[in-house]
Amino acid sequence: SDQSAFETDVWTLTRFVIETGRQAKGATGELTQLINAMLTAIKAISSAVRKAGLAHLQGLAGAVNVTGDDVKKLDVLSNDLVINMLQASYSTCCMVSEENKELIVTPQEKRGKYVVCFDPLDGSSNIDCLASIGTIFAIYKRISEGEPTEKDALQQGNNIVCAGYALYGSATLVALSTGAGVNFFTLDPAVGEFILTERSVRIKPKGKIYSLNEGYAKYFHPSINEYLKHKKYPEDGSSPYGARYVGSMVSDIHRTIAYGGIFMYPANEKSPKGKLRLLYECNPIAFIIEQAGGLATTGTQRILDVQPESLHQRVPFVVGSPDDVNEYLSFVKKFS
Ligand code: AMP
Ligand code: P6P
Repeated sequence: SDQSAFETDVWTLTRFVIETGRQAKGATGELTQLINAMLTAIKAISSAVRKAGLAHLQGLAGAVNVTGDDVKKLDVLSNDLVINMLQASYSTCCMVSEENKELIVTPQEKRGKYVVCFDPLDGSSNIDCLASIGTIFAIYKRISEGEPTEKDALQQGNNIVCAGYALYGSATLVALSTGAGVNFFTLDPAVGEFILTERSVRIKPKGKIYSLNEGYAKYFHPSINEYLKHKKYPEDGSSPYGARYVGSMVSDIHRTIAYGGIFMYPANEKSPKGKLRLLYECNPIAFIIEQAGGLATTGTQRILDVQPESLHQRVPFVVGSPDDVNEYLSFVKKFS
């Protein structure tokens, strides 16, 4: 049997969130309930993602499993898990999901004061090749009275109360912030709990990696290609940057926070607003990146300052180490 020392006073994410909740003046516990409900959904998604290959969860929806039940596609299953766990926490009034065109209004008898914008399984186009995928979420307080409306979800990222992501990679990790820095928690599958593995995470002021899909170079604004040229052929004799691109945002973002550098999904002629969605990809990640000491911009505006106009709107997205993002912005100025 495994005789390694067994921690008896470990900091689990559940315990950490209860602790920070206790320190919040006048808190009723509703946000703590909501965060822990999201964590339950993430643990279930992690289990499903790890079994996907065996349980035929990949591929098209509509497949049938051994007991004849309709097998749900992983992203449909993940979406259902998040919606059901959050509504059952009596802390949400409405939600926005990448998988649902319309606002998801919580049944009256289960309503609470929070709004959650989430992407249940980001990067799901990478499932069949087993590349890492993730879950992204941002939590706001509602601003309307009575029946929840889209206005509750169309808030600036500045109003985020809590945001996080889960990365289903070689380990399952959660990055979480409630506005007092970023902490990393790693899932211990033997216990089924997330354990605090890195406290008060800080991104490097400058990295050595750039990350974007250069397949669109033909369609980029000149400022992008001029910036990339500077990274590849530095005029000051410094070493060129390395290139890394998984094509699964949570993977690329987590590496950028862990190693430093810049991640870009800029606008291009074919997608004039870029591809990534403001409410449940860009805002939560921008919040986390800023909490870790990084910058997050559209190229002309801080991401968290953007006033959303529609639930699934896209924005150009450039984030990472502050010196790298500022250097990119100097090229935007020079070539605009
Ligand atoms: P609540 O009454 O639980 O909805 O909390 C009210 C406010 O207190 C929240 O909107 C947060 O700003 C803060 N708060 C409550 N719980 C936590 C927590 N677990 N971690 C950090 N801040 C919290
Ligand atoms: P492209 C995955 O489909 C996703 O939404 C993000 O996770 C990822 O960063 C981006 O799209 C990749 O897009 O155009 O480079 O394939």
